[in-house]
Amino acid sequence: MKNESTRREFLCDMSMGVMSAALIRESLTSAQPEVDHRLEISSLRLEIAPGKNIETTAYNGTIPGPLIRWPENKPIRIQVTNRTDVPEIVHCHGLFNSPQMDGAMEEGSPMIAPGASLVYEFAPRPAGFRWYHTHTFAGHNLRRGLYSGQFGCFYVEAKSDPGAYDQEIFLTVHDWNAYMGGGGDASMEAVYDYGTINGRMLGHGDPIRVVENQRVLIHLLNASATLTHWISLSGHQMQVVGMDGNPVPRAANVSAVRLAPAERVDLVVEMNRPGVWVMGETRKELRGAGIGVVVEYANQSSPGKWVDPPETTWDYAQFSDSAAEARQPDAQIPVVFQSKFAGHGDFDRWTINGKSFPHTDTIPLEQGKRYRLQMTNKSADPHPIHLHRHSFELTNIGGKPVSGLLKDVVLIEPGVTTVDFTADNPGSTLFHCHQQNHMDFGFMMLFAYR
Ligand SMILES: [Cu+2]
Repeated sequence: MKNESTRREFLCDMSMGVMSAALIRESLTSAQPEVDHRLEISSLRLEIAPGKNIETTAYNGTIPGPLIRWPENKPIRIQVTNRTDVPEIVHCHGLFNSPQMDGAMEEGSPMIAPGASLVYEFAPRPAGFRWYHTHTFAGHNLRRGLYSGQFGCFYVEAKSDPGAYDQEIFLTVHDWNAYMGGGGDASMEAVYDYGTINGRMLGHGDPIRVVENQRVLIHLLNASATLTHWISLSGHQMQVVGMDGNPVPRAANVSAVRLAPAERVDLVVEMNRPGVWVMGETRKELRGAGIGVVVEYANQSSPGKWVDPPETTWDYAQFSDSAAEARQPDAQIPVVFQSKFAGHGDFDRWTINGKSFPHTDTIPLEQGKRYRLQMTNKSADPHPIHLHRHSFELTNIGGKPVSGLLKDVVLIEPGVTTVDFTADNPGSTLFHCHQQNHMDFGFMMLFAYR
């Protein structure tokens, strides 16, 4: 199966210091390095429903990739082998890693050449629900990057976990372009044929099996390349206890959650309505495309029932401290997001402060300072904005001051949103829209500090 004699080590630039040393040591001394996890990137024909197949790329042949569960601050070694014919890279989203280990080429992390292996080595922090995914350019290829099946959950365990639940479940939402009939080349926008939760269309995967009166903790990730999703569990309230892996200041009950690309929520659900229910997209056409999973109580058998949730609005402020005002920052960083029409039949170009990546200005930071990112969205669409290697605190949403909510992705509406972060993890730091078709077309920028 694995032919070690043909395995090539990918050696990165010597200037990368500690990590290079680790890689070189490994390449010299061991054919089969001591690692904690192995991820193999290879093509996969995924059967999302009987007879419905998606040609994609995945980790270890599964969608999502294997759950990585690891204690906070305990060193981990993850060996990634690229069995595809294009360079790849794995980003651990929401972790405070070094630029070399973060898995973003723009920050200086190495790409993994076809046929090569790379060991990612770091001590994961902070605790909570993180995830890993490819960070490649996809452009017009709707099989590459985040359009593919290259994503998985990464759960960093806190030293003490109150564990006030009976069952813990990880759910990943994804949209697929099936490349049917020779289509699939995205012209104006990314279009999808199917959606799945944990790689299966609604009704075609294993149900979530529960028992009456159980408290179930659901870790829900939107791993879509571009779409924001609304998810509801028929007949049940869901208590939002965490966002992007961090406990929220105010846990609140909702009938539906809104998740932008790359956002996560931790939900606690009291299973108090025996029956067989559908948890899925609130929009009928997206459930019809497959986004849903059946929740089945013990000793119940019937088709999963869908009940429309009451009209729900999503406001980050309902989970944050409304009373307290956030601490004042040391400096403000204004950033303006705008689109530029790129011509008929092509994706729009995106700009930050008038420039498209890689021509955007790199903004210097000073270590230890707290910055307020004042983001003005001059486009007509909301954008899921992501900061690498740091968390940020939401401080103002459309004129409303908030505090206490720590996230790593925020969906910003047209208008002004501010978030604060502390420059406490030196090095090159990528800041971008998480929509693959936006980041690929200019919507990225770097911060830099020592
Ligand atoms: Cu965007």
